[in-house]
Amino acid sequence: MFKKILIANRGEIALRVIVACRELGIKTVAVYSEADENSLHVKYADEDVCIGPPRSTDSYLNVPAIISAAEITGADAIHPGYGFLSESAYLAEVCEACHIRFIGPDPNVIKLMGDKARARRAMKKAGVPMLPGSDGPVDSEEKALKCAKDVGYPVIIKAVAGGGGRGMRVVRNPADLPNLLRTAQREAEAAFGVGDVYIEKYLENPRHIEFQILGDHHGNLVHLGERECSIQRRHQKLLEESPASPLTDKIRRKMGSLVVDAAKAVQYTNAGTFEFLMDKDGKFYFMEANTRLQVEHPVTEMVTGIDIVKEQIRIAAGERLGFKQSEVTFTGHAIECRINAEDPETFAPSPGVIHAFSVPGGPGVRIDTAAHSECTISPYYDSMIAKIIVHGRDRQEAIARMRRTLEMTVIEGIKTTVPLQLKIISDPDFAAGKLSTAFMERFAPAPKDTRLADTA
Ligand code: MV4
Repeated sequence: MFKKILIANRGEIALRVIVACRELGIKTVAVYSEADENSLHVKYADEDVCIGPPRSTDSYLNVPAIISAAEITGADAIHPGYGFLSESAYLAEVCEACHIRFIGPDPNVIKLMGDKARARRAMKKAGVPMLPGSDGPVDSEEKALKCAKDVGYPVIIKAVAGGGGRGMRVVRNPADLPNLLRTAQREAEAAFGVGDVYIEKYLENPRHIEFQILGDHHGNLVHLGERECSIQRRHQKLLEESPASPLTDKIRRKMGSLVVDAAKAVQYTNAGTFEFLMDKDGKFYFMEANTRLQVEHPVTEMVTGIDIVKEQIRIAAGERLGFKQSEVTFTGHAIECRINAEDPETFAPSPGVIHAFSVPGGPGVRIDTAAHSECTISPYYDSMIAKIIVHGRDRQEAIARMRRTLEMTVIEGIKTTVPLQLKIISDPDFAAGKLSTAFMERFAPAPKDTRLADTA
């Protein structure tokens, strides 16, 4: 087992990894930017190294600085958390070259899944259901028009290097295609440095359902069920839950074993998420795979009792998964609300100093946060300041728990999304499980979504 792990991240997820390391008896190294000197992840780590100025590109994205910090402190592994370098095949390769273990999948698997057109091909070959679309990138107007005609309108143009909605365009008729193709390519080039795009049939108001997997280096691979993440705004998830209310045990087993087989086919190891769109008839279509620990992993931990971060560390150290698929059980219902330092109306960031911070616990409540009273929420990073996760015997109990927890939460000094989360959790359609990716349009009508607005 590792003796010392460096955590190449900040905030609540850095703390989450420290928690797992402590329980495993592993020493920790925090890295931090000049803006994070007084952060909790620095306080709770056994050692800490400043890796640069506040801007992410100068610190949390600075591979040489992070590798140097690992070498100076003698860390034998790096956990990248989520965001930042978590899906960087480059970091994974440099780690390998420096004999530092990267806690995540093999760089080749990161590269495969990072190229959405290649991932689509590989998953199709492995028998995963897929929306019709182009076989690989489309590099000309003629090919794009031909493909869209074959698939049938509406279609969606997506960046090969994409994810998160950037470089996406919905095309409803052929006359609009040439312009939208060019704008999508330009946007992809600007955002990712790769202008390649591919085409897929566009599904109206789908649900977003994703499967969590864990695979070791001995050929054992299991799924931990699904999460529903349909409550989003501008491709930012707001609330996630497990199980997804429309899924029966039978569908979970079928989709789960499909995902396990597909992941085995690409020799997937460590933790991963396979994202699907689900249509009104309950049909699933592969969207993309994420090769990192995800923000919403706690809802899966709550219903399975499996500590995903500890499993990631054990797997990276070469240990075998300690359980079989038949030993993975799903109990009750879990919901996560992301609390962001944002104006709940406009979603504009609201950095500043928190003057009161109190979130009640109680049965079935988990708070993952690095925030506290008198801490400063920096404008340099993501605005998520806490995750409230609840577990109940059923969805109804989980909703009641989340509602009372949100009602009793006190955060002063900055604006937060607590009032918005209260509206969602109190909504009759939410209670009835009537979810789709269009759910938030009723709450906070997005005046201008630069990625999808001109396509609506
Ligand atoms: C889609 C889609 C409909 N049809 N693909 C948005 C983020 C990116 N990862 C993929 N996205 C979508 N892809 C097809 N073929 C609708 C979306 C989408 C969406 C997906 C999940 C959650 C929220 C969303 C909001 C708008 C669009």
